[in-house]
Amino acid sequence: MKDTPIKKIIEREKKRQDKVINLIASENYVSDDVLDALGSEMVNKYSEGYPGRRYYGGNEMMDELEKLTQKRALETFKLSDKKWHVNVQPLSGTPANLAVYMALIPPGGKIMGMSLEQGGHLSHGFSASATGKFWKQVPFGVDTKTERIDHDRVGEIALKEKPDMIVAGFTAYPRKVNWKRFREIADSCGAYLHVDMSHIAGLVAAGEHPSPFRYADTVMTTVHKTLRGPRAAIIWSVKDDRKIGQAVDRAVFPGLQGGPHMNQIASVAVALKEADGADFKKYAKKVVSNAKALAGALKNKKWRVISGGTDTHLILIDTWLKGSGISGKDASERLEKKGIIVNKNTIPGETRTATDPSGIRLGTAAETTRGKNEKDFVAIADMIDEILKK
Ligand code: DSN
Repeated sequence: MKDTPIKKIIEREKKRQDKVINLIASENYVSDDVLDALGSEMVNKYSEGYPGRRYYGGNEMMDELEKLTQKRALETFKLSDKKWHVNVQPLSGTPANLAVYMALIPPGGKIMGMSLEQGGHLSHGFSASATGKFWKQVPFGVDTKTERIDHDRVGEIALKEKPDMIVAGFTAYPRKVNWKRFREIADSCGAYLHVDMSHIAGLVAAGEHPSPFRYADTVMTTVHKTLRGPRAAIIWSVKDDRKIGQAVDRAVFPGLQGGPHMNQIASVAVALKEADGADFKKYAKKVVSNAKALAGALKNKKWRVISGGTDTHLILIDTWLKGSGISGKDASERLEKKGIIVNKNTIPGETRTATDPSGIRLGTAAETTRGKNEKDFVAIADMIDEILKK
């Protein structure tokens, strides 16, 4: 690279990534092939439209690429093209969720999603997000004692509020999700069921988390978390008389986006193929057993693990402990000084603020990619305990 200032920043970032212990639950390290595709000549092409229906000439290879990526998005999740329509153009998770809402919910309609503070996402109808400005959020949370989803309570709220859509999706919920119950709740109030499986998509692909496809009307995932691909998103829509897939396609383009990023789509295709093999299955299994080892070791050190543990790649720790510990912000800053990267996070029943909350969120996907095992994560728990002890 001839641009020295940029080259230096990239080199410094590479060094940072090499030397830290990365416990950010939404990050991962992609393969050289995923990077090659992202940095390829595909970046040069405008491809507004969909395969066979483009607004620019010269799209022969782009059509082939997009169709192959769609095929892989079905194969990796064991889906039939008779049952599922797929769109691989969304730039990332928030625009993808926005596209689903635009396709299916009338302006001013209701989105029922987990509140941000309890483990939902901005794009599940939070007031500061466009999704909370154009639609009204009906929030749900977790049970205060078990810190797990209380489906009976979710069902009561749904019956009372009659949302247009239920969003089952989470950014800080460590437990397996019962998709069937969400389907029953959606049916009880005539709502669409949209699943945002961004965090757990790699686990779903590998069979380490139940698949939502049997129950959802639409499923969205980002590609860059446990799925270990580039920053991008995919939307699947069930094929039936409601023609959801066509509405989603129109919402993505021309509704919300112009030309798709074809280099990003090439890179998604590579990641999907990588996630469809025996090695990835082993990887995903290890991600979960490493998370269990980390959660168990932190519990042994008397840290309060939200919901008592994890079934996934993700762990939430209450560092504040009603004032007897330290805030999530202090905890993440102390850890970063010692080379352990986490994010501060609200916890269920949060009493502090989003910018200085009561906990931290940890994840094992990135360090498992770098070959760490359960013993390493027990050692990481020891380090965390040592650094955070008052
Ligand atoms: N910000 C992402 C996360 O860290 O979970 C979700 O978009």
